[in-house]
Amino acid sequence: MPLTEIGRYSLRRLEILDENGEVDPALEPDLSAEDLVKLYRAMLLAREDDQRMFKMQRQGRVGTFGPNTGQEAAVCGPALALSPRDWLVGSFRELGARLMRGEPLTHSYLFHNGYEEGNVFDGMERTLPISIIVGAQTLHAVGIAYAMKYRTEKDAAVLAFIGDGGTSQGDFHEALNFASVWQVPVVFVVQNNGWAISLPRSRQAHCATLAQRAIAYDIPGVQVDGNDALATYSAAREALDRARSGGGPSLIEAVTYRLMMHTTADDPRKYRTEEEVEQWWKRDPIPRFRRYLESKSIWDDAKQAALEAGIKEEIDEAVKKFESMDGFKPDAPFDHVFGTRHESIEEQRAAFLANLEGEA
Ligand SMILES: Cc1ncc(C[n+]2csc(CCOP(=O)(O)OP(=O)(O)O)c2C)c(N)n1
Ligand SMILES: [Mg+2]
Repeated sequence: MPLTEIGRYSLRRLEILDENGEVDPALEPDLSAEDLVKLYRAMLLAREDDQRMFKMQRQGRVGTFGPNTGQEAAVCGPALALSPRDWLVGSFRELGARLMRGEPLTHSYLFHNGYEEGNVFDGMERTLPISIIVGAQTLHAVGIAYAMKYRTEKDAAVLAFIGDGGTSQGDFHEALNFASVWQVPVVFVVQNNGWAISLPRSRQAHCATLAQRAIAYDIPGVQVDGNDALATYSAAREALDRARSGGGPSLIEAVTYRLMMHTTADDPRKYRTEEEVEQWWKRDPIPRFRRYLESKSIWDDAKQAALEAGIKEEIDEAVKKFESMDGFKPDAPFDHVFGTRHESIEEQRAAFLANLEGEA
């Protein structure tokens, strides 16, 4: 029997804005000056908030958290492509996207101090809380997308984030498979930041790209320069438009880098070189985007100074507000395990409260 070719597959990588801020005019998205500034502001706010939280963590004013420094373009670009009716299903390194969805700055301080109240804000109906369980959120995303299809909800989609390490979890593969079989409106963005704590991407998966996982599940897949906010926006915009119009799921691999530690409890000098980190600082998504805005004459030093001052003031105020908050409900997490009260959860709540009483 002769061997016959039954398939041939290819994969593309998208880059629009290079490391020097030079844009490819053929691929440049048609974004208004207002949207471009919104995107830049969101990235800068996420960066500055990260830096403030880092200092607060070192001062004992915030608990452990995972910084998003370096990955702002990978999350803020796709978040700009969301409409209020879309869902955002994140992991734990998408601060910029959460802020773009209207989450107050105070909420990450609350969450990272262990207060459940940090998961709840007005207008969050379509934003899921942080998922610390690596990969689990991809199944939630498919479940939501399935419900949307089942209820014939039109013109909305789910945007789900996961890390490179998360793609080794069974959950991710089950999510891709169900999304593909059911053809539901979900877009997965893999933030490939090169590391899963101390495990390099090369030991995570043997395949050359993570985008090629899409081929096996027969869904559109693309790799993008994850430090290029125009590329991450464009790829997400295209995939979300497709999903909203009944075209099914997509996978985007955003190649980026975690410039700081995994969490504030980690010391990356133990497992990666200074040279590697330096190379990636040169690809920092924020100065690159600023150069682009300047080249379009919509940005200058005066605007930069005003923006930086405004962001500092916003963060100062949020920190002050957070540090004056009280009246938290320690058993609030038990309220949200199921939609209705459950006997076993109530038993656990009572034991938790009794334990707390004993400690007081
Ligand atoms: C199911 C599960 N296993 C292990 C952990 C511990 N853990 C937290 S983050 C992480 C690595 C995640 O790497 P990646 O998906 O690349 O995301 P990144 O931290 O780089 O953003 C691990 C193993 C966890 N939170 N959940
Ligand atoms: Mg990673």
